[in-house]
Amino acid sequence: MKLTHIAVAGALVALSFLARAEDMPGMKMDGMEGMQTKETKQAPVANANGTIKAIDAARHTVTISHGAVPAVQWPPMTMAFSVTDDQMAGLSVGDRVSFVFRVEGGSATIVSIKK
Ligand SMILES: [Cu+2]
Repeated sequence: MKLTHIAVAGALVALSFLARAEDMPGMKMDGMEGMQTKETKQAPVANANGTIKAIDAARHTVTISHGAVPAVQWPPMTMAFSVTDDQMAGLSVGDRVSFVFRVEGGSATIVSIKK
């Protein structure tokens, strides 16, 4: 437990250093390539199948009762996904859909969806 705290504190120090370094114009970042955020992980995508339970055009969400999604360790559940107008077009409550989504910051966004 203590080791974990030390590791977290170390990471925070490193982060705050990077944040400050970015505030300094002209600061040479040579040798820090390994610490750059190039590898910022794009949230992984996962596929699922489900049934549309609700569509909220104003909020751009589709509520889907979906099966288990092993890729993100989800059990079957009913939840809302963010969608674009284009993705929403042609979808109706009750449709069986298969879709690809991405989980980011605690919300799930549809990447593609088809009946
Ligand atoms: Cu879910």
